[in-house]
Amino acid sequence: MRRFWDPRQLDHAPVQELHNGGFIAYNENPGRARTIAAAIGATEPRADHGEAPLLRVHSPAYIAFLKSAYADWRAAGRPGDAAGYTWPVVGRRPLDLDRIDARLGQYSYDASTPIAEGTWSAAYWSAQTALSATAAVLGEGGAAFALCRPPGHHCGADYLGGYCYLNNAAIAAESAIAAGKSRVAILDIDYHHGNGTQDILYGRGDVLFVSIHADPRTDYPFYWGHADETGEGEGQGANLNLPLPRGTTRADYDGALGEALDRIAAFAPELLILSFGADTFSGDPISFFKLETEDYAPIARRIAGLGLPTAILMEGGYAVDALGRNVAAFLEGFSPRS
Ligand code: OKP
Ligand code: ZN
Repeated sequence: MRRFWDPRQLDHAPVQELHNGGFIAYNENPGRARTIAAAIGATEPRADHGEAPLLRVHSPAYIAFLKSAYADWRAAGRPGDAAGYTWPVVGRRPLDLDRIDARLGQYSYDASTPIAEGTWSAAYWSAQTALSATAAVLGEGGAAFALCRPPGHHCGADYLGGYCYLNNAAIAAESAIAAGKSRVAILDIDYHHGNGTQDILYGRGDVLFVSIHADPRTDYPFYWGHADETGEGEGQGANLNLPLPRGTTRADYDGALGEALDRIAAFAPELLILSFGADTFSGDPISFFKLETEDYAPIARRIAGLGLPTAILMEGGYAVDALGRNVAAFLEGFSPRS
């Protein structure tokens, strides 16, 4: 299996995040990518597909904001990383305000996703890594792994959140559609619902979004990921959420996975994009499923059994000590000895 990665993805290193009312060390840290890179063996550099594929998903104003936010924050005399504190929810109007704090609120939905000095560069190369894996499987079939970091599945067309800045899965899906594919499926098996991916593709019938995740009644991101969200317009029926309770073990997980795979098979996509989070692991510090290291290979084998060209994109996973072996186990299960 080809594996893509760019060391500039390490340059994104926010210091802290707001968590349950206090500040803690940032969970989505560079050590995550280092341990995965060390565990999966040789990687190859990504190609640079430029900004056009990003702009198929994200608004030009949002991209401009991401590029300049950290510099604007410093220019405003602020220390540390840029983070918003006011959101235009009530009485939201499309105002075009200059103040950095106003723009941080406008282009985000949570307070735990700061913009640090290397954020734009890391997010850009993370997306290029996803595009490279997608191009590889479109060209050659089989599976490829993109060591995306920062992750992508929580951010929308014009908002960041949940440690995510560019939606790698949606960018990959749109690149496949632009390359002439007529049906693409995204399977999201991160612990958290992929609200940004869902939001971006909600009205689309040519991209199926299926997600298995912690019930949003108990877990982030709360306001998306419920079972009654099934798509709208042409996308009606092309969104399947399979929320599971905290404490879910492999035995409980398997039923939902079967349902997800049946739906994907019925859709008959030409490409599968897998948003893979290893935060379903029992030892994850911010998540509450009970999957074990030895569960990842059989889960991967079942997904590989679809027989689809598959781009595997890294999303979450915060038990850094176990993360490398969990990801390696998954990839080995998906594509043995390659
Ligand atoms: C990103 B991915 C909890 C703060 C929640 C956001 C979690 C984002 C997870 N108090 N922070 O899906 O792994
Ligand atoms: Zn997650």
